[in-house]
Amino acid sequence: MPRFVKSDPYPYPYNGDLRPENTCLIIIDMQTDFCGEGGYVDKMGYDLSLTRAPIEPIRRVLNVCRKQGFHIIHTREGHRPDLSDLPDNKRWRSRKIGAGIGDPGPCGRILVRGEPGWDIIPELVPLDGEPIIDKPGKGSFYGTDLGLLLRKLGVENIILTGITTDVCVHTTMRDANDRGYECLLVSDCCGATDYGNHLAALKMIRMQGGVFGAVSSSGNLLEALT
Ligand code: C5J
Repeated sequence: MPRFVKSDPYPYPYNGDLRPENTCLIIIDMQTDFCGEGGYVDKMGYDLSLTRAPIEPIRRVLNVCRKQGFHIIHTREGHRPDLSDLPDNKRWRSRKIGAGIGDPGPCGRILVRGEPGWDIIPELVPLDGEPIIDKPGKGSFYGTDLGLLLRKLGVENIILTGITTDVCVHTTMRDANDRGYECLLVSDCCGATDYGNHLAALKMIRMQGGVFGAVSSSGNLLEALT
């Protein structure tokens, strides 16, 4: 029986083949550095309520996906403690805005692997067996084994959630789309440091018949799954 999620600009997935075996929920960068007090985004002075808004919707989707046996993968952005994988320009730009990557902050060294601020927030902590992808950049494929994992798992559909909509979620969606994955972004399960950018990121996906895939809400997704 085909199964579709009500979404824009077309019902997802295009072929109605939505099953736990061929579908992966990816939760991107729900780390203290991006949505917690004293983390990277907070230090840059952005409104944390925007990046915290998706926490509860993600929790609801995650619970159902776990119960139904969907593949689940978490990601974290961060750098090696010796900063050997941190491009000089990325560090320079972050320092310019007062949140130098690798510099000490209230949650430890900013965006450095192993530091308190870098870890996934307690509300969304991964279960044993759920892979965590540690990535040095915005996209989840670059410099990681995500592609290998997805291929071995037999994944065809990717459901994207996390932060930030316009940066790491979008980069991952674009890259996944180019690799042939059928992608759905769940709008209320994502957030950006600027609400206008969040909306613009959603709009970009819906262009050209769904240039990177489709956009839906957690309500529509859960309705289709349950
Ligand atoms: C950023 C991310 N915005 N997770 N990272 O630097 O979107």
